[in-house]
This record gives sequence, C-alpha cells and structure tokens, in this order.
Amino acid sequence: MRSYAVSTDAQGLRFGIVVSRFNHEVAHKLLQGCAAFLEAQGARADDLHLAWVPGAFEIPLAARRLAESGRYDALIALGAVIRGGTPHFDYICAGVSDGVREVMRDTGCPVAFGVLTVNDIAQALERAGGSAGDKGAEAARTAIEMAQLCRVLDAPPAAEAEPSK
Ligand code: INI
Repeated sequence: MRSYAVSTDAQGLRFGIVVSRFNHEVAHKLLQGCAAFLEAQGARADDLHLAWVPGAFEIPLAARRLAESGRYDALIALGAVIRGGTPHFDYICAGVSDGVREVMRDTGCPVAFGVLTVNDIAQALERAGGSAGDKGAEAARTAIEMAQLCRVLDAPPAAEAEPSK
C-alpha cells in the first residue's frame, strides 16, 4: 500500500481565519492557539488574514467569500457556541457546521472546523488551551495538513504526486 505524504509544514502557505466574536474570551484563546501553531510550523504572520464576525452563524458567509477569492490555501473557522436554555443552540450549531461543510464542498477550499459546541463556559475554556486541549491549535494543524494534501492531490501526474511507499 502507498500513501500520499502527510506534511505539517506551513511555510509559504496562506490562511484565512474566520473568528466569531461571541464568547470573546474563548474566541481570543482559540485564535491565540491557532496562530501560534501556524507560526511555529513556519507560516508568516503576514500570511494569516483574520475576518471577525459577530457570531458563529455568520462564519459560513465570511468563509465562502474568502474561499471564493482563491487567495487562501486553507481556511480556519473559530468560535464557541454555548448551550443555553432554548433550542437556539441547535440552530446555530446546525447553521455553522452545515454552512462550513457546504463551503468546502462548493469551493474545494479546505476549512478546518475549530468551533466549539459545548454545554457551558468551563467546557469551552478547557478546550481553548486548558485541561482538555487546544482546539485552536488542532484546527490549525488540520488546515495545514489539508492544504498540503490538496497540493499533492492537485499536482500533475509526476513524481511528487505519486503516493510514497
Ligand atoms: N453565537 C456564537 O458564536 N456563540 C453562541 O453561543 C451564540 N449564542 O449562544 O447565541 C451565538 N449567537 C449569535 C449567532 O451566532 C448570530 O450572530 C445571531 O443569531 C445573529 O445572526
């Protein structure tokens, strides 16, 4: 069996990051983890372009505009949706996850999903660089890996497009 190479090298890649301002403390932590990971892997700060949106529900529209621009190797969606006492949570979660999936499907641009869907603020903070990991950094890693994989899969049939042994 042969596999296409996995790369987490972000040198020379350009990323669009869409961040929901809602639950801003969590959003800033996710962004911090995301940007730190991208830069640690070789991305230039100038190649990380941020689009702030009011809430997670608005993420897909901004992501679609960025994807359609053709300027980015991958996008990253960040935010936190926190369950309240009404079904609102379910509509926001469905809107953002379906919307991001549709952007990927319609444009072919990878979009890493770093939107937390949690029961309370404590669960959100745990996942934004706390005891349960750093979903911002995880999304960054996914974006790099998918950008690199798409490059290899898109390459003309030549040595570099061949799966390695
Ligand atoms: N947006 C979020 O990003 N997180 C939330 O927890 C949230 N809650 O709880 O309501 C939220 N709502 C705003 C929503 O995303 C839209 O901005 C709003 O409905 C206007 O379209």
